[in-house]
Amino acid sequence: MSSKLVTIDRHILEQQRKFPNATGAFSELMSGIALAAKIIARETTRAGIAGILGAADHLNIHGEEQQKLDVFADQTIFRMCDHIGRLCLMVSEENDDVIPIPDEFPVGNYILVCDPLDGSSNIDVNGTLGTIWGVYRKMSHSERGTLEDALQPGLGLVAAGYVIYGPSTMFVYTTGMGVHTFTLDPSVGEFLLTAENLRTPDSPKYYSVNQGKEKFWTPGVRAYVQWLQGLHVESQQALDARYTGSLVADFHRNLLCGGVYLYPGEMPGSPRANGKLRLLYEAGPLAFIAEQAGGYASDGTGNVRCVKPSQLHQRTPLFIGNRALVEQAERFIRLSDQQWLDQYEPSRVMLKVS
Ligand code: AFP
Repeated sequence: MSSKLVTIDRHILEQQRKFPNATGAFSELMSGIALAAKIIARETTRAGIAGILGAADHLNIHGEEQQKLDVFADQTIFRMCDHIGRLCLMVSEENDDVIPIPDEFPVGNYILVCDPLDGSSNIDVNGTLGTIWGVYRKMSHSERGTLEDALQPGLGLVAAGYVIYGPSTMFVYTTGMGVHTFTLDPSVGEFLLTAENLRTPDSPKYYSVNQGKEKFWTPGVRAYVQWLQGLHVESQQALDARYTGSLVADFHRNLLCGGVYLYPGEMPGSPRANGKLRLLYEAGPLAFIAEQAGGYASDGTGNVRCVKPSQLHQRTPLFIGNRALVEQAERFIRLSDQQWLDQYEPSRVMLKVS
């Protein structure tokens, strides 16, 4: 716990002072995201009484029923970040294409990618929700950015974070200099620093997976989960299971307590043979945070931050958490899942990093 009261703005400013060439871009961007998070938190706590629980009238681009809070969160993030002059493009789970900055506002050199409301199946049951975001630097010379600028591998992230709307609202971020967590004090309306340079514990406690999907798992994933449960001949430990249906909630718990979250690629021919989660705005940002906290994230074959998206809404298998646990998943898959690897590997572009 920090003994002084440190807001997100102050924390970023103090970090930027260590770099004389820092432009201040992140403080403005993060202020925009933090303000959006406060507004979304307010709406999630009064959603039942405000009448915005439940489904909006239309499906989102993935054919899923779009919840009213999803729409609200999407629009709030856009409105809080469109005018600050630091972004040239945004990408959101809720929008088919890249979202341009309106002509009336100045543009900058960054691209914001986000899942505005992760875990939306939890809305109707008052369960934990989250927002995941990441920031890339524009690579092209186009003033307003291009689709290619958005299609960057997670290695290109310059900042990433998430907000968790639970019993309290927390804001977690990294700019590549450690992972820092803030908790919203509703009495003053500010996120205050609660942990600096967070490290995930070396000895893990939990694994998180949708066990109901076991019939679709590959032999390697099945053996791996048995290993996590202490049932495999080579198991040295048995972890407890925790799964909420909200990636942010499960990732956050495992980050604090040690553990692994997985949403694997399922058997070839299954609709989720390449996993369920989105590479650009779910897996990439959380992978950056996991690494900064001493962990690791993989698509089952290698570092998920090396996978270059060829589409905005591309899905990926994901294994994320303690490094030793994630590397063990890669071993099981390499050993037992040749059939799955034969169909998966040619379908994605993996950068080679020396
Ligand atoms: P929704 O936001 O559509 O509810 O999806 C949530 C999510 O992307 C991730 O947050 C969960 O961990 C995962 O999907 C849950 O998927 P299953 O319901 O298939 O377990």
